Amino acid sequence: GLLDRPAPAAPADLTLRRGAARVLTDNWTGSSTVPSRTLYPHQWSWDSAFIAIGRRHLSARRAQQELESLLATQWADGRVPHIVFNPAVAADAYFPSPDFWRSSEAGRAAGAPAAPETSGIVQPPVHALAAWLVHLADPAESRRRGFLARVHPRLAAWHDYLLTRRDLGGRGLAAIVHPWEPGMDNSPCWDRALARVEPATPDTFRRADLAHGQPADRPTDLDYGRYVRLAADYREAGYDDRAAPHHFALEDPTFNALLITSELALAAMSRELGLPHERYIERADRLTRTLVERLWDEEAGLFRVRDLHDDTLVDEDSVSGLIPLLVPHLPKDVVRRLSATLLGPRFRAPATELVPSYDLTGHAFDKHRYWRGPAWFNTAWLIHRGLRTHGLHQEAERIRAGFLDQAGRSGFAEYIDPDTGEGRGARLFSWTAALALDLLC
Ligand code: 9YW
Repeated sequence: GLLDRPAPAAPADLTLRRGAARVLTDNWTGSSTVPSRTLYPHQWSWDSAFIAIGRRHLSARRAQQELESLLATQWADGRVPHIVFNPAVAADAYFPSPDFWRSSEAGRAAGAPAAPETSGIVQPPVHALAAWLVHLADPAESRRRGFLARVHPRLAAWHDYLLTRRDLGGRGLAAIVHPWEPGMDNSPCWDRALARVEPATPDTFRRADLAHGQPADRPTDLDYGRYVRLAADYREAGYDDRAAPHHFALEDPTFNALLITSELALAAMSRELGLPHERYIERADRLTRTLVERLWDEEAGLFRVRDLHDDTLVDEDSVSGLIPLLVPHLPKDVVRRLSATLLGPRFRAPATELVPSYDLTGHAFDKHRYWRGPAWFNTAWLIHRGLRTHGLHQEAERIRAGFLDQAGRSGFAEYIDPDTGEGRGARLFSWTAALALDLLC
């Protein structure tokens, strides 16, 4: 009868859906999607993964292209660069530009492609998870195009790079070597390690982000000076992880949790392709145990970043320490503690129901400055998925409702003030729109 039919989408959902689809259409370049037309006019690695996850509901074909265009620029050593530069965009539209990274020349020994130009660092490995979800959205189209068969070897090489060259601590986790790598650039988690880095002087570089963003919402010049120094040092070493000084090397909970989730996705893809898959399951199990051993902080009630300089946990609480909820085989008491931390005063922002990027009560909390307090939509999506993974459906639903509400109100902002929902940074931001679509479907 009538009551058995699925409830029709509410008009507000339809408006949001149309708005989100419009953002993705407008930000599509022909083979990939820019995160923002104004602030980020190239292709970013983990943005593309989140974008593909949303875009699969509109066009499985374009979602596949999004990932394939990124993976096509993989270096011979397996790394997937964090930015792929669009040669048609003016060189001064974004800093650091291709003439800073000089990948095709400085990265030759590490196997950078001759073209296009890319950055030399990486971002969190969300790609295998994204590829598997894209496949599931339209398995027939995926098989017809041989999508999984084409991306699988590249994703496997990507993970191998992270688990070998980037195992800088020698304990099995992947390390990040630049604050841009975890995707949370100016998080207070990096402050202590960054303080050891001699900043490049401001006259040696020109920021492009301040032309489009409010200085109070963005990292400071001092931060930028240090980012520039670290990247230049890596470049001078030919982006070779064995030769590079790596003065900044840390194990990040979110980066490694995404690697585990993506290893499980690789296992699922392998099974679908009739390839051996046990290797990935075993690696994911081993990584899960190491993640807990190395990064879980029982007293703090969340995961923390480990600084390889002195092999200690960094005494800062950030959203990165909550995202490992994504990992399916966590010990039960770890899951319990994590969900209690999420509901407690440090991370619950009842006015928006999104998760702040940094402890609301922490000494460095700044509700407007980028990764030092504002709430981001990609991290909310990951935590939503983590809550569902552990059967915490009511809490997941609360975040989902907050996400959709805030995405709509803010015009698909890059990030919001967790207390008021006021949009900050760019608007019409691609991953906010893409992940809203995913939560609506
Ligand atoms: C920058 C593109 C990227 C994201 C990062 C975010 C920011 C680049 O923008 O970094 O210029 O600061 O921190 O997570 O991938 O959206």
